[in-house]
Amino acid sequence: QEKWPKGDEKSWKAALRGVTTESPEISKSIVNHVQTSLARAPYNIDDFGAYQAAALSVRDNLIVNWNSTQLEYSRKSPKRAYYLSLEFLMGRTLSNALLNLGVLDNYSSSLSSLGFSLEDILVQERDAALGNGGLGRLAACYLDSSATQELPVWGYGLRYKYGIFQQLIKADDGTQLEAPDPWLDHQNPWELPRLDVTYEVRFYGNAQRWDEGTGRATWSGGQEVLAVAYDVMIPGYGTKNTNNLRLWESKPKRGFDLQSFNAGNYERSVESSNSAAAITSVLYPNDHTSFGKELRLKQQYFWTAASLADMLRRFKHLEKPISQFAEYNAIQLNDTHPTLAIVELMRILVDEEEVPWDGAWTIVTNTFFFTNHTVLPEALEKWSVPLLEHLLPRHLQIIFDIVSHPAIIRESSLFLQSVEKKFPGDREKLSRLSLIEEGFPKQVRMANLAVVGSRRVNGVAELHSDLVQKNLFPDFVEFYGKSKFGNVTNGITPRRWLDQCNPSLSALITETLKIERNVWLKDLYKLEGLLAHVNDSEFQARWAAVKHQNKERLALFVERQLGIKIDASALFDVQIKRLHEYKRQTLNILGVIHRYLLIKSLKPEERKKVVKKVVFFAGKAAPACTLFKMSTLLPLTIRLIVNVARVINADPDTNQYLSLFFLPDYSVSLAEILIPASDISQHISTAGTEASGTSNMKFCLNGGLLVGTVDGANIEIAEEVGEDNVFFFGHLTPDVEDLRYQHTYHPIPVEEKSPALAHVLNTVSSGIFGGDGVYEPLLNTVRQGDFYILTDDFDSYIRALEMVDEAYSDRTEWIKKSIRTSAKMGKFSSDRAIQDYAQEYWNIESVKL
Ligand code: F58
Repeated sequence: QEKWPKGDEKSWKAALRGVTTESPEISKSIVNHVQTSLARAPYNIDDFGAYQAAALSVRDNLIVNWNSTQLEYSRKSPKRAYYLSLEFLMGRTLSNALLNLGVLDNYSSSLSSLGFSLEDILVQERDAALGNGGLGRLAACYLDSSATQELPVWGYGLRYKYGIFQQLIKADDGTQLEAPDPWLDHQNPWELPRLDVTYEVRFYGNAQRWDEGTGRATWSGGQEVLAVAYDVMIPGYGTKNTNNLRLWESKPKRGFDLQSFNAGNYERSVESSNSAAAITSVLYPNDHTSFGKELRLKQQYFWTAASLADMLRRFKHLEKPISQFAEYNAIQLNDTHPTLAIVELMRILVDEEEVPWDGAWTIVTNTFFFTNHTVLPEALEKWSVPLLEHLLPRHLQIIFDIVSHPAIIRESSLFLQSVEKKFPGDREKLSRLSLIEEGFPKQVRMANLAVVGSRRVNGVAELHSDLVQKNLFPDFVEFYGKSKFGNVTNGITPRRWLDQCNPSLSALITETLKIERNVWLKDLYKLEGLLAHVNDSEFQARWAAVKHQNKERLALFVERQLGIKIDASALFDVQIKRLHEYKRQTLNILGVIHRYLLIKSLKPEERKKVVKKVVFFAGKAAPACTLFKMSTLLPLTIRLIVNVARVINADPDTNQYLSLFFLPDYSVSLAEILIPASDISQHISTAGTEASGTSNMKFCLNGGLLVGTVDGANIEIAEEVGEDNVFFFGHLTPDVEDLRYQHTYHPIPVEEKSPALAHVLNTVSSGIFGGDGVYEPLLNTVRQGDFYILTDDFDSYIRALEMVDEAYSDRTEWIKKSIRTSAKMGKFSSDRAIQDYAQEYWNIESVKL
């Protein structure tokens, strides 16, 4: 229980008078905020109040920098880039802002003079969790890197009232429950409401063409919703440059619908205002599935329309001809979610700016860039034509015009006709290239639209970008040529994912490299300097001590959460990511059971030789009711993990050698504790399915080693750190299709393919982990069909884990591997990735203040 008030009255009074010895200005500003913004008496405040006051004080600094940055952008009018993302998974802000502003120590001492510890204050903040996983966290890392490199980049997203759901694990049976995440309930000091920056966004109504010749139309009627801007300040590291993330909130245009009200229908008059507010009420918790809900389409249009209107307004201040729009603006589409922006810009240019169709199309196709984040077919967005026609009638017309309107588009840019010209008679190719998929109903393929409407298209790791070209869009590659397609391997910000989450390692690196922290944190290739110290035994010992300290921090956290003690000298093995069939958490848990059965079968004397191991899982599963049938298996995987943990952790024969934890409610903040503490982490997707992965980079940066498949960015990590420092296993991408074919037409029983796996499956079926047969559907996906090839990879997976044990037994060699891995992570800084985008895609330059 927290005791408060903390500190003593004397020091608070001194702070108020500005006469404290350390950082008097900071102390004074904190105390001032307690008295004014929080309207509380000084010396009468708990940790949360102290967090609020400290945050408001930091915010004051950010606002000053934000203002100068935006002023400078307006003065210099550089080309800008806009990152359109439905998700920004920001996590906490206070510690990040303190580090980026370089005032962490000052705030720490100020707070301590007022009786508070910074550590206790930082954990008061709720995560801003406006994202599902990798795609949303990537957006957050890119904002950090853009600001750090002084690039004029803004993010645009939605201000969801509820972020990703809070995950609870039911105590009796281990099932996942979802609770809402009302993250704004305690106010958000990091945003600036811009109640004056608003746009009207239309839905439904009628689209009336003027005449067939111009392609212009008028769109009227329907529902109008107000978009209100909230600005989130994004400080760069070691620079005053502070960029902006603009999030839109939906609001009814009027408090209620006056017409219905006057007609005596009060209920209806409020209904329409509720439906307006609903647009930004909740983040869709679907991960890698697209399921065509009207509200999701509304979110997408609302956000792209408001963002484009805002960009256009800014562009108009430059007083340049509209034909130069693409010379001043680059727009990055984070997956297909913002693809309607392509259509919306066409609408604005053609209908409102009166630009002729061809000219408008030239502007559009020079403005947009499109990043694909997955090759899984179920994730490729499609919207039904009737739904689009109902919600966005004008946009559907434009989509059809882009496809084929002969009177409007001259032959040269007539998409389907030129396809016909290039590949005469190839009906199938034509239908694959088409933006419209035939069927009942017809569907618009958003990925095809994004490719057609963008200047360049990229994937997020070498292998993935290759698959994007070969499997996803081969006909487009043939049509446009290879140069339209590229690769930008993902990156992570070393500020949050090393300096902030692992301060001891950061300090050791700075001391060892003998260069300032702010130098290597901005040029991560400098980490290679650590290689010169690999054989220095004192350095090795300190490196190992840092890891151990982080493991103890995690152990303490788990003990507080779950009440179980953990041995920090054991090998910590971590898999944390969204639950998904393709990520194969099931393979991991089956592997854990295999290890358990093996240890159990040993004589007590032999057991002592086993490498002690603690396995951690964390991750949310998309709520079952919103998904296709198959995916109800994901909560079942969690259930299996939780119940296996229960048995294993309670088994006195084995629990000193193997224990297992499922940590509920995975979040950015939880990752910040787990990642620095891992010896091994698992990135074990079926080859060819994980576009990149980004947590793999975070683990390696913190000196953890990988067990992984030859997939996504694992491959490039191994290229950098050397294959002898990565534990690879499993079949390669080209094998996967053949194996699936085999599973369907020439299945081999599991007993034959992998007796070890068969034994594990039978043990689960036998009921020793309880469940009364509930796991059968999950086990059957492995026994039959086995789409994600667990049966083919199991033995090789187990061998890889044995190699880990062996390697871990030689602790000195292990530490060397850990150092070498960290040292070679330069490529995976998001600074490098953002430079790639800035130079090869957006063509923007940094702006010095
Ligand atoms: C992820 N995608 C990829 N999508 O799976 C991962 O390999 C990659 O590293 C990361 O993007 C960044 O490029 C991903 O997170 C989603 O969460 C979408 C949310 C909305 C629905 C569709 C999936």
